[in-house]
Amino acid sequence: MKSRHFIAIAIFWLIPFPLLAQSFQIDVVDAVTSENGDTGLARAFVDLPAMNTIVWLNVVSSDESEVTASGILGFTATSPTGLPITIRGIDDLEVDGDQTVTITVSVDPDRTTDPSFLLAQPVSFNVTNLDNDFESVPLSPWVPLVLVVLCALTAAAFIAQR
Ligand SMILES: [Ca+2]
Ligand SMILES: [Ca+2]
Ligand SMILES: [Ca+2]
Repeated sequence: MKSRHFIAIAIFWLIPFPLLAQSFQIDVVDAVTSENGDTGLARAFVDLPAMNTIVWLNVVSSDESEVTASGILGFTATSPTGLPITIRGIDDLEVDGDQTVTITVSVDPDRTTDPSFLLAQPVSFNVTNLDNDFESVPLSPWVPLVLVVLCALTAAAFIAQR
């Protein structure tokens, strides 16, 4: 065997598997939601899966009482790229301020049928859910008294005019 052929075969077998690994990217379009119903948006771009396989991405929120995200996305070789991940802010009754939640997207290893995606690293990003609850300001005890005095003065002025 010529040494050139031997080197070519050796390089072929020495290519580490991670170099062959497929992965995905997340493009965060809108990372702000609100308790008033304003939604956020991210898009998932997946490398081309092998024919007749499906790559499943799980989308998980670190706090579903604040923010939820569309749970699972499936990609085939013919899927459009940039599938949307819809992110929703949850309305609560607490004066809890704006809350930041982490959304994590990862390959579902149990359902994905293209093994070249199994080493893809999870991607996380933060979403802020704007609060819409406010502390009620307690009325000063003087306000009713001032109103009574004003009413009395108005009545006295009205009577004096007649
Ligand atoms: Ca609320
Ligand atoms: Ca909240
Ligand atoms: Ca709130």
